[in-house]
Amino acid sequence: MAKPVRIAIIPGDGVGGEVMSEALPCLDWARSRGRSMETISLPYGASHYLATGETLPEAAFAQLRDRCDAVLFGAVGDSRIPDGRHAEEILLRLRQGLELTVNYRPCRPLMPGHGPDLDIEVFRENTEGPYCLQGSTEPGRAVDLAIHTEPAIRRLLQAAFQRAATRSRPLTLAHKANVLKHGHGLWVRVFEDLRREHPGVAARAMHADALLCALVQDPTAFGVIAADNYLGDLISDLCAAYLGGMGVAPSISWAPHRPFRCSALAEPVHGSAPDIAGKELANPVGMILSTALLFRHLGWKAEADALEGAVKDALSDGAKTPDLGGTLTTAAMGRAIRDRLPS
Ligand code: GGG
Repeated sequence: MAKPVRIAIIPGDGVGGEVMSEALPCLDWARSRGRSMETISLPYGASHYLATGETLPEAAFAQLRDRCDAVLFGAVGDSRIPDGRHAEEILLRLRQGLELTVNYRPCRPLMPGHGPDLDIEVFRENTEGPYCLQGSTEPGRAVDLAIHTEPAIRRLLQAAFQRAATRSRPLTLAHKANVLKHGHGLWVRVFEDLRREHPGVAARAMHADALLCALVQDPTAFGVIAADNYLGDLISDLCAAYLGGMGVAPSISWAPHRPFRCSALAEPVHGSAPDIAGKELANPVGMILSTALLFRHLGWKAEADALEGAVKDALSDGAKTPDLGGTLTTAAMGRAIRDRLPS
């Protein structure tokens, strides 16, 4: 019998727990169809940090890295910890410590007639750039360092080129090498290298400001977009706005070079949304679609297709949370989706 896939579950803060509660029954449903899986629930987040002083302890991280195959993550961020220390030490630690270079954020309409007919896949580098948390603050002067390394850039761009080639989609690199001459200069050089190796891909590098302008004017002109950590974060949030906002946007990150057993982390694009936390107002679609991305990553294609289909069917039938103009609670939306899953 195949070894069960082991998935670490970290709901995190704010709406993270509420949307995770709607994803967990989707794991049970995959199990009921014969998918062999173990889950391990981990308590890390703001409340655990305030109660114990622990963010993500080294031993727990090492266990997760070496004994789990993937992480299903909710969201982090809590106003009781204004410097966001726990969020950095949990989420950025997972992304960087597991070397999850590729963050994949697909943006496609979830129901007919819902926004422009776009088909964009953002490949965001997930471990470097200005999100390396190095810098300094003195009176009247602050420095944020941005680190870009060729191995990470190459891994991210290789994944983007492969995807563009497989789907015959155009590929655009977003950069600002005209001002960020060192870091983004390296991005453009690696991109040009890979462009020569992939003559069949319609690939171009664009200044990010011009790209954003073109993306607003005609999002259907884009296919795969590759970017560093910072630009990828901004561009994918703009794309999410075309589909109904952050509540419906999924993501998965992976380590193409598989340095550890745990090589993927699926999480909604949204954060902990403290303004609506505890009110059952959060949209679980981003979380559930991230679960579908995890199924696809594990090779469970039938389950991934069925879960994505159930989300589309529920939305097309009018099941919506308040962010999309509906009245359903988080739990009712989760149920509406699960009711449309095949047995
Ligand atoms: N699932 C993505 C996530 O949790 N991001 C962290 C974040 O943006 N935190 C800030 C916040 O939620 O306000």
